Amino acid sequence: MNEIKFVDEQGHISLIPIDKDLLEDIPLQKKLLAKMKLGRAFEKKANELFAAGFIHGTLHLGIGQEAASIGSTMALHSNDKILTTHRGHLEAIGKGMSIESMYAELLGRENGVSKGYGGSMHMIDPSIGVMHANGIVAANTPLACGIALALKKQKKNGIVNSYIGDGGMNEGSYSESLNLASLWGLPVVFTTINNTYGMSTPIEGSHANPDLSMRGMAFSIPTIDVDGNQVLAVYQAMQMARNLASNNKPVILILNTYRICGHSRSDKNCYRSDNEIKAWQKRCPIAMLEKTLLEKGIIDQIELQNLESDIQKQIQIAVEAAQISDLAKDIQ
Ligand SMILES: Cc1ncc(C[n+]2csc(CCOP(=O)(O)OP(=O)(O)O)c2C)c(N)n1
Ligand SMILES: [Mg+2]
Repeated sequence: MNEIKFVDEQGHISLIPIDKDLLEDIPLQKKLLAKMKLGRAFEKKANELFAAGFIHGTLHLGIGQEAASIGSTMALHSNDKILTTHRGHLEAIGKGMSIESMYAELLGRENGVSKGYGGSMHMIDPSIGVMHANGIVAANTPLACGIALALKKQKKNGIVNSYIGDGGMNEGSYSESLNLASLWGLPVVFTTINNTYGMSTPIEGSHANPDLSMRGMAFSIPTIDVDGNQVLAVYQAMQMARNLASNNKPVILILNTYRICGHSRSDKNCYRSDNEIKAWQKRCPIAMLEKTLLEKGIIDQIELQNLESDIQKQIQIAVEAAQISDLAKDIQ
């Protein structure tokens, strides 16, 4: 789907095309490509470190979801706030977190973003607006309302963007948060990264109505629904959502994508077929953007190779810096 679906509070649907200005914005598209590639490389290296036993706790990767996470965070303004989930590395990177301090966090180092005590699920840096990251599914949404209420009361600029997964939308606190946000007119975007599974449960097995774009109506909240593998569509969808939220109109943003990797460290993929995974691999958001840029002659293979080696260098420097940092005090 190359259009953005907008569902208003009464359920009226309109389809909005991607802006010509965005399609012609070459620097933006290159920036999005570079950030998505950085995110992919960050997570692949994290997975290697985890497999080699260097990372405590667990690790939830977003491989396949880069367009949703990076496109949505990069459309935000610097004074906007985000709250992420157990699968939050990519959003943190998109909002500008340093990968050095993220690796330090994964490796339990004193200079990690949560001083080495939080690990993968606690990539937090309020100085860049990453206010919170939470392993408790849906616990973000009431906190997002609290932060949004504070912004509104203090008449501060900026909005709050709260991430959740499709599975998390069925937690009671999500519905309670939608109700309060609508009632109080809070500057908040409720972004769902819909990867169609909550652990091994497909969306049809957990949602009475799997059309997630219909949920907001019950709370008089509009919904923007978009192909979460098309990074420009995601970017524009977040710009639209942000505009509404900054006028104190809460909004739901549904980014439809797929988790190509397993749920976390132990996932044998028994609940989905190889064909399903392969079909989504063909829709890899990074490969799709690369193909478009190559076809349009915006980039060439040499530029791509240079970008790749620059990213690998950044990863190597960041990991090495984290590895020689001091361990958090009582981690041995
Ligand atoms: C309140 C709560 N219930 C259950 C869990 C265990 N759990 C961790 S991730 C997860 C699935 C969440 O699915 P979704 O919201 O779709 O996010 P995704 O993992 O697909 O990114 C569950 C049930 C939890 N962490 N918190
Ligand atoms: Mg999910």
